[in-house]
Amino acid sequence: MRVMMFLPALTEATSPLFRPIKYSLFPPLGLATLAGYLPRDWDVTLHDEHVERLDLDRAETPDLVVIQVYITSARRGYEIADHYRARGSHVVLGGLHVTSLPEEAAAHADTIFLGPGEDTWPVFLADWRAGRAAARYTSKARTLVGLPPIRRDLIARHRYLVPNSIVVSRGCPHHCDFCYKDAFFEGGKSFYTQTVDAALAEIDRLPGRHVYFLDDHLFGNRRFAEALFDGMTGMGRVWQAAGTVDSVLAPDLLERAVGAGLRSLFVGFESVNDANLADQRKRQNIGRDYGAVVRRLHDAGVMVNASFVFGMDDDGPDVFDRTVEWAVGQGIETATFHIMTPYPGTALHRRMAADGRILHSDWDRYDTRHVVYQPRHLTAEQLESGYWRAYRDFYRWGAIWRGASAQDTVRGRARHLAYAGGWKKFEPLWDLAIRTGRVLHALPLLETVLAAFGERRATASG
Ligand code: B12
Ligand code: SF4
Repeated sequence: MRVMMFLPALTEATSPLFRPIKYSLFPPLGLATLAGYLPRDWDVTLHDEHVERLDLDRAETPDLVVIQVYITSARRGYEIADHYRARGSHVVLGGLHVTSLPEEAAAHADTIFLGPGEDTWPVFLADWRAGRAAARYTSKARTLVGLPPIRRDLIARHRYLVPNSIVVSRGCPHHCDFCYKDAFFEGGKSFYTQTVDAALAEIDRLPGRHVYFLDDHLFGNRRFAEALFDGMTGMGRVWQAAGTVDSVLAPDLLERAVGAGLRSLFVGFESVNDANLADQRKRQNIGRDYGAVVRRLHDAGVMVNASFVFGMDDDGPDVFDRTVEWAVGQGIETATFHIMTPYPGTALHRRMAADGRILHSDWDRYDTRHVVYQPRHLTAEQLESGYWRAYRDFYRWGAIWRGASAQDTVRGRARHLAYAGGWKKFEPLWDLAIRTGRVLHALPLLETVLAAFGERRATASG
């Protein structure tokens, strides 16, 4: 059997002129997970358009075409689907956007999947082989027990800076209004983990030292997280992950994570305006001392990647400067800014649509860089220009230098400069590395910076 699996890209990621490094960070883990269920003797290829050019004109008619569809890649995903359907392949679509808008996706597919695939995918495979594939499969039973090993052999490792990405849970225990999560996991559990042993075994299979957990909230189940971190202690890994502000403040959990090799954490601060947090049901952030979160992470030797969303209803024109000023003043190493984006299926989208505030449904622009709704205390122009200004201001050399001076040693400052500057100031070098297929060569440098950041703290405190 010939199977082709595709992760289509949004237009920006395929530009012949310039490729941002963020599209060459992580391989298509979802598809590699699904590939694990396919018989080993099938001819399976995995294509990630973020890192390779697709040649659809090649005369090939696979038996089965599998496409993962995110909102921003929906248009391209449907194009690829239509192409292979016209050739006679059986085309299946799944992922977040398909789950949000099944009718839209169904027009381009023989079969669609709603929700995560671990329960429905094996059922489909059996049906399809028996010649009775259904048009739609909806996930209900949520478990990661018995997951087959991920087909990492199908991933072109050298094309990614972070080939060792991993997820050991699905979903999140929280329910923020703007998040994809409740829509995607509707009809079943929306937060569940692997067994600790299976997670440790998967980590063990990863070559090298560096690991990046893509879990929405690695600390979401305390008992699981503690056992995982204890199991990882002594493995010699350095790793990055995402966690919430309340989990950082929880006593003892962060310490265990650091002992197991945590060196950088993506934290959803979202907004410096408390009223926004209540509005978005971001309860785990309300009333928390954000400064204490950053200090606690830095004291533990963990770099901070702070995530902020602009354009919530309490944001006025001053929000950009206030946010950047706060982040730089705290010595935060890297920041990710987003324009609030109401994804179809979310509570936020329902609310905006009911109020007539959705401006259009051009999914290409639902990329958190464009304004797709009517903001309350800002114009759309102010919001977009403020967003770009925030990036410029945060990553100015002057700001990077100020952030570095919040570190307490010369080496610490140098590392802050290297890490923060490395992401945004050397984009042309990243572009070159991507084009020449050498992006993985930068991984040892990343490992060194991450490892050294933690060692400095260990020395300082011990
Ligand atoms: C890693 C990541 C990225 C990476 C790479 C993506 C990749 N290689 O897959 C990068 C950095 C490139 C990226 C970029 C962006 N991302 Co992103 N990203 C993620 C993240 C953190 C993890 C994805 C992942 O690997 N999950 C783990 C795997 C195992 O799960 P999965 O991929 O969902 O696959 C499972 C199911 O979805 C299902 N499934 C999926 N496809 C199919 C197909 C079939 C046939 C079947 C049966 C099942 C199935 O089964 C799989 C196994 O369970 C998610 C958050 C999240 N939790 O999903 C955000 C997320 C997907 N990203 C998001 C966004 C908005 C973006 C950006 C637009 C953001 C930006 N401003 O830059 C860009 C553009 C994305 C694009 N190319 O179109 C949103 C998507 C919203 C939406 N409704 O589509 C998410 C959900 C973040 C969020 N909370 O809002 N992202
Ligand atoms: S904490 Fe993060 S992943 Fe969890 S529901 Fe909120 S935004 Fe989504």
